[in-house]
Amino acid sequence: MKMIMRWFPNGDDKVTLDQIRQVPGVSGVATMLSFVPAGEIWTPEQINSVKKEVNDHGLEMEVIESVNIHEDIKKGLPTRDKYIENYIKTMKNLSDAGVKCICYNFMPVLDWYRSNLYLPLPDGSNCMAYSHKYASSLTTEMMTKDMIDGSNNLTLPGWEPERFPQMAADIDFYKNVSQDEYFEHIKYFLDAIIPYAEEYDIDFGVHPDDPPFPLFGLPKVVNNAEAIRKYLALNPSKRNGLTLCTGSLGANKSNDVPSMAKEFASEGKVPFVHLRNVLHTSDTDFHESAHLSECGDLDMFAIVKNLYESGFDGYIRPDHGRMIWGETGRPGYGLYDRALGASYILGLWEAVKKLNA
Ligand code: DNO
Repeated sequence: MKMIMRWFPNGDDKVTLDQIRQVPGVSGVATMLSFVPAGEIWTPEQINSVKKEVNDHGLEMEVIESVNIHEDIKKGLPTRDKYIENYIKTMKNLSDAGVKCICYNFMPVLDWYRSNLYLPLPDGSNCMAYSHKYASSLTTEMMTKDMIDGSNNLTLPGWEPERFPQMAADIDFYKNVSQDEYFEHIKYFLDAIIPYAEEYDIDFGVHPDDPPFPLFGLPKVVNNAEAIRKYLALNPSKRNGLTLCTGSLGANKSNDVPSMAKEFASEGKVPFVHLRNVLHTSDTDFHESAHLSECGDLDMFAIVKNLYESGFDGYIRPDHGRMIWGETGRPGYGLYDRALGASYILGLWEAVKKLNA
């Protein structure tokens, strides 16, 4: 298992590689070329310049989060073949640079969403929160405005400006796409790229829907154990895997996250884990919490134990943290609470490992 942290290149992160390097037990970063629009090829020069910066700070760049999928691929348009070809070229260039794992998502139009990026908590920290009623009352314009206004002038992953102009039209498009058709589009993509994932030695981990509740009538893809089974069965290769995001899946109280960790990790289908905790205020509403089990609704010990005992040998990163100690920055991606999260998870991992020795 390797512990990594998410980091954004090109001056688009307030957290520095020097700081990440000092978090005990962290060996690398998950990063992305957020300045390259979805669908374009990531060139070796662009990749190697970020890799050099990461390596020069004593860290590895083995995980990319994310190589975003062009909406034409998700929509199943004839133009998808060109974008898939570009995707495969990017995979080759990443593999040449030593990348071992790509995290991506197949959520239509929207990546993750929170209705409040700065919910104050009683201890004086703040965190991201979700209210389904509020989210359901929004137009895409209102939603986008909230996310841009709250972003602290940093690009929020999944909310890259290139997506905004056609968001409303894209949402309309999906009104005529059934769940089954959408899964055909996914299969088309997977069948095209997975043989190359095998050739280039890259594991793919699809990220679950976040939150796992339907918004704007868009098809849901990866939101519970059954949907994950269906997704993984679309292409049986070991390379077609899951990014087990405990917070995204745990946002639906009926998801048993420790048992998902056990099921999918023991099949060797989990190359990457996002570990974080959530605290529910109703069946659909929640806010993010510190990583500890006692701070939220998820049993983090059970998740880590099940991963370890299922032979998990991939990458883990702490996920969204709260903003603590007066830190400001990209919501969810400050340094301090994620560093505490990393140490906590590494502590659980050591305990489970020794208990199993
Ligand atoms: C949000 C992240 C997501 C995730 C993508 C993966 O903080 O968890 O943006 O990176 O869904 O493609």
